[in-house]
Amino acid sequence: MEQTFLMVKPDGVQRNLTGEIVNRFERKGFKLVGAKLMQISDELAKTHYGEHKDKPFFGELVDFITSGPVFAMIWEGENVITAARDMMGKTNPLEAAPGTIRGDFGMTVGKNIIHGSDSPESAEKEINLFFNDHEVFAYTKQDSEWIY
Ligand code: RTP
Ligand code: MG
Repeated sequence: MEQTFLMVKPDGVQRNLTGEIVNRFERKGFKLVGAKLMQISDELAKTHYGEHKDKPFFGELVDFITSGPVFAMIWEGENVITAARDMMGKTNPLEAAPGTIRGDFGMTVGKNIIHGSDSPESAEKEINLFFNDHEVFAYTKQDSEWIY
């Protein structure tokens, strides 16, 4: 089953949006298979955002993503990579549609609340970069009266 790497950025954690974000993906029907609050090191930030290293905003991006704890997650489900990007909305919150996470909660491109892998290749790379094997959980959802 497809997996993606999502991360509540430091602004999202500071603004108490972690629960709201987890809730949206749970309600959609995706399965949480890994999650942790963590501090990103300078080295990890530069590797994770390596594709942007020559952009004018790279320094600011690294400073911001390392400015406080982030909530890193792995979500699983059919077409979860594309679906999560749709649920996040466009990179610039001012262009993101209402109903999306960035559209509902964001205001500036530099502080846009959430990160999500943009392709299967990025998802695999980012999951391995942020999580060890023992932090990823394979389990079956019980959908019987056992829960209730
Ligand atoms: P992300 O990687 O964080 O999920 O965001 P994304 O795919 O939607 O956008 P991407 O092009 O990968 O850009 C990475 C992050 O860089 C910041 N950015 N700032 N000042 C600017 O013009 C600018 N453009 C991009 C954003 O915070 C974006 O999320
Ligand atoms: Mg990106």
